[in-house]
Amino acid sequence: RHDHPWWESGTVYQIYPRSFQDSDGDGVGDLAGIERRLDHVAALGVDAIWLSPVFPSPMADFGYDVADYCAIDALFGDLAAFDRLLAAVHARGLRLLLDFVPNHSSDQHPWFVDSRSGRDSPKRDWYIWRDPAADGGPPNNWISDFGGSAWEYDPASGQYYLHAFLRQQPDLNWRNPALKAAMLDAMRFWFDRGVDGFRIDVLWHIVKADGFPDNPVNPYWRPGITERDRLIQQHSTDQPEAHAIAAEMRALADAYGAEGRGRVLIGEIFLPNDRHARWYGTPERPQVHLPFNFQLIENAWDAATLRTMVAAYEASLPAHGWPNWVIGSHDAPRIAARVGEAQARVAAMLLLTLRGTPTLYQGDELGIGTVDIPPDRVRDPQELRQPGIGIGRDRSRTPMPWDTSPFAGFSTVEPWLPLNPDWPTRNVAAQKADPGSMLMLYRHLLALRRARPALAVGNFRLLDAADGVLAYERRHGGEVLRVALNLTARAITFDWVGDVLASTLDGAPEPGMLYANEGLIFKP
Ligand code: TEU
Repeated sequence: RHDHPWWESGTVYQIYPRSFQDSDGDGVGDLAGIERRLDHVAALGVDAIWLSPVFPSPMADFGYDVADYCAIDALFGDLAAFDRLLAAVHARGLRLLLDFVPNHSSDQHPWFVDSRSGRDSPKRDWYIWRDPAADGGPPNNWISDFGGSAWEYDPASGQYYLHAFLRQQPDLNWRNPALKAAMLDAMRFWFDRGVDGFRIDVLWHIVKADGFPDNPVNPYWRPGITERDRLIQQHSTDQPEAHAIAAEMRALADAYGAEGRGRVLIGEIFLPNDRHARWYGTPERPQVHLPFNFQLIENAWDAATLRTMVAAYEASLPAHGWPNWVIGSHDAPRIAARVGEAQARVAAMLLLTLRGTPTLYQGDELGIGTVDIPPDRVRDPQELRQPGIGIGRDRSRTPMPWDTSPFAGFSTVEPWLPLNPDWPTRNVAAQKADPGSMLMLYRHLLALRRARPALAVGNFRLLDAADGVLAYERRHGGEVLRVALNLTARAITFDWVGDVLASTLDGAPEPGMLYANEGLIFKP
């Protein structure tokens, strides 16, 4: 009924492996645990799983510090467990995307151990080493995303190395051909095993401007904003050479079959629309399939702002560029914590009815809200370095509550992070049994997307609506569907009539108006 590839018509579900399901009683999730819970993912009705990193790692940044790109951390299992999981995912008709972390490795990666061993190391140039500035200080003013200088001094060699994130995450030098070849080989390793693609961590960071000039000062910065935002990351991100590498990654992925199975690349990119859109590349030389679009997370939650944002984003896309949307991740505040539980249902409807590939984050399908992490249980290195200034990422990384058994069925011991406090009532089993639950709303919306090409791949057109309402039309072939979302907690007059296919509320919809926090999908 349409000829869009799966990564355009389908939906992605992010699993944070530490927090999905523990199978071996250590309080941390693992691959066998994920395999055991695949029924939940399949029943939800998504098409692909994106798994945050499961590679060997000292876990300074919980897997985003990779010590071996071609293996599995013992905490999560081993390659055999991975192959079993992949087979089980495929057996359910789902796809599996891994998280590729190309900007930096762990400082415990043998490459970096070698590189750090001295200026003559054959791997010296696989990382970014520079002499001190004239005053002995760091080579330039660049700031780590997690605060402090992005340069770490190495007394043994008298040089600094660059780390855009933690000092345990030294930046790799993609200008070195041998490093680049080794990294592309790592991608091949997983493609050969059958993975369906990658989410590529901070892809826009992987090449730095030649000469390492100082970054300009951000005139809008003030205390209380994360320290990294004191500077504009002009010279440390979005370099033309990084786009060229993205095109090489894409060629590599396409060599595994652009049609049919279609291996997909999702690039984590934070940029304004015009520069963001360039990461699609050109039809002749494409880059990533989907440059991750974080604007539903970044913008204020009101109809006027979202309307302007959606229009600008749609208008910025190149003809061959497919949109995508996300409202939660392991880095962002929980959507229900941000907008409230009732409005989170509206957010779910928005995410699943805009034009473009949605990514859902584990736990959001249960409406998990605020989780306060006691000080002695904080684990997020960003929070530990700049307390209270970031989002406190632990709050979005708490374990999945499955049922009312001890530790919510996640583990047999106290989990690595606390559960959501309302887990005895807010868990998968409870919501499966409650037709009005968030989980059942997600299932219904995902089923509708499958049944209705207008929602999955149809054209998109904004409709006029009163203040507080976001309304749009989706059209495919002869099918026309409309979506009307009340982004406020008050009733609003809205001139609609038709057959309702989905509602965020329990009661009967009232033509001509929208109740507080009411979202509707209807056939006009
Ligand atoms: O995040 C990239 C990134 O830009 C983060 O600094 C993000 O802005 C921040 O976490 C929001 O509070 C990716 C991963 O998703 C993140 O988990 C890693 O810590 C980071 O890269 C380093 O690999």
